Amino acid sequence: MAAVLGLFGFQGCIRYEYGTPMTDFVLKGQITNKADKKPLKNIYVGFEPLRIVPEYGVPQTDYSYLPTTFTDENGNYELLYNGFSLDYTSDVDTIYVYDGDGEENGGQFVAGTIAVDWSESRKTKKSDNDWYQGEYTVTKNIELEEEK
Ligand SMILES: [Ca+2]
Repeated sequence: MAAVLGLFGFQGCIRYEYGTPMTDFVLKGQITNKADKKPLKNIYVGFEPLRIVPEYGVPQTDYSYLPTTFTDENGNYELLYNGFSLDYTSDVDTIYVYDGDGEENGGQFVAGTIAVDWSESRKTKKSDNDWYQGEYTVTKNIELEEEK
C-alpha cells in the first residue's frame, strides 16, 4: 500500500515539472480608508500572511513563495501569480491585508482577510493555444477601518 502511494506522488511531481499548462492570475485594486475614502499607502497585500514581525518599520517577506506586495501612494496594489492554480480544490483564495507601518500613512488600520473568487475573473490575455492558458484578472477594492 505504501509503495502505491509513493508512486502516485512521484508521478504528480513529474507532471508538474514538465508541461503543466500555466495561467497568470492577477489581483489588483485600491485600498482606501473606509471613513474618508482616502487611499492608503504601504498596506501589505498577499496570498499568504505576513510571516515576519516588522523590523525597523519594514516588514520582511524573505520567506514568501506566493506573491505579496504593498500599496503605492495612490493605494493601488497588483499581485501576479503564475501557476497551474492557486488552489487545486476551489476557485476561492484568501488574501491577507495588513497595515505594517502602524500610525504612519493615515493611521493604524485593522488587519483582515478577504476572499477572491476566481470564477468572477475577467480574461485579460489570450491563451497561446499551447502551454500558456492566458491571464485572468480580478479587481478588488478594499476599505479598511482604523483601529480604535
Ligand atoms: Ca498605517
